Amino acid sequence: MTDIITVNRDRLWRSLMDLAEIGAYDDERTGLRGVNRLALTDADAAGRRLVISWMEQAGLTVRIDKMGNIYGRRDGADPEARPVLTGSHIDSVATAGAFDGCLGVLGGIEVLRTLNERGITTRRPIEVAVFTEEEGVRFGTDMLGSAVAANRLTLDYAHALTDRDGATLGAELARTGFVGLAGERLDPPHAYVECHIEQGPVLAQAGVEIGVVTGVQGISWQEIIIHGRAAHAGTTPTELRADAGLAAAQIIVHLRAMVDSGSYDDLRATVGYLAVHPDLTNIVPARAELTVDLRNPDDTHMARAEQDLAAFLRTLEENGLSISTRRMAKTAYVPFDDTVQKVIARAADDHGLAHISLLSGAGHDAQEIAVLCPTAMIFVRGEYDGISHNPREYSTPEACAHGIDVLATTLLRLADQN
Ligand code: HGY
Ligand code: MN
Ligand code: MN
Repeated sequence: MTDIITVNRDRLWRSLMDLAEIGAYDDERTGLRGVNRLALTDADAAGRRLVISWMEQAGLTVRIDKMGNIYGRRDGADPEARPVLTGSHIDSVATAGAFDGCLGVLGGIEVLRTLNERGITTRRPIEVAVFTEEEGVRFGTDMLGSAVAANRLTLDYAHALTDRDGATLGAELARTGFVGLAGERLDPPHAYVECHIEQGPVLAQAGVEIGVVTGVQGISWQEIIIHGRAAHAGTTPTELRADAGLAAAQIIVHLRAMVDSGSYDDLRATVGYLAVHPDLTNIVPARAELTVDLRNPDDTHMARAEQDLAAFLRTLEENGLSISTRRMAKTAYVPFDDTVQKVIARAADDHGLAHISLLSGAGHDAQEIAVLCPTAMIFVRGEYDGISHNPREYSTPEACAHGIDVLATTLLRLADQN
């Protein structure tokens, strides 16, 4: 029996496009159909129900845990054997495309449909996971569902997280009907392989379709609140101001200076959220709220960058400003398993697909599951410089199918390991 199998490209593509219709919106900036399926919104719940129906149609046994993580299981010949796990997430950012996370979930289901059609029985069970709130953009901590599954974060911590309207994750799980009965701690699988779009330009620049992912860089998220003093924009002399808006701008400029200095290796810094209050033309901002997202492949450089920022905040706390910070998320650099990477690389070779190894710039559920079992990822090339978290996100039907072909062979080989 060959394990170099190819999946049904059109069925995979159709499932990606069908899921993308849930939470779809017309993005006036790009003129494209974007996807807005924030975790545990009605759109996410509808997407979850659709994916569960596809899992059930594929004959999978579906379970949901107390964190809302969904697992679809295809039994193997040895029911006692630890399963091979694949999957990703289907929650999205507010301006998403059709592929981020979804390719890994729908690709995993497509692999199992194909095994059914070929009458292939694996030694080990294979499971497809849908992890809750991977993006972290609604409740403020990323890779949340997989971090709870891997016991890095507690269920109570996760359930108590709130969105900007004060709704807790626990209440939203209950409201959408996704508080499952299964325990939230995942029993260690035999191995975990996640297929994901690259979300960057590296594969396209190398002229290859497949990436064998060596690990994930470190991530640091924090919220900064700057307290100044509201004052009349016309009558208040500059020297009497405690301008929270100015301080926010100084922080953004300082972060770029840190990056440009080259002192922190390959540091990336983003202020993605910024709000001033009372947010009116003729009032000096009394308060500014912003988030800082730092990424670095080196944990030592990351720690030094965080210290640099903290020191800069202290210098701003003169002339009447006060500044508070809150840690939102923090994950160290995570290396992936060499042997699983080799299985992926060989599968790509056997499918005649060129590949390169690369580090992931984005965070993924795989970095959490890596603490439980040998883990690695397959990247699929993106178009338009690999843009992502944007409706322009795009991978071709061929590239998606090739990535899932490599996933299929990789899963088959892992599922027949002793
Ligand atoms: O933020 C990230 O890197 C991922 O998209 N959650
Ligand atoms: Mn993702
Ligand atoms: Mn993402």
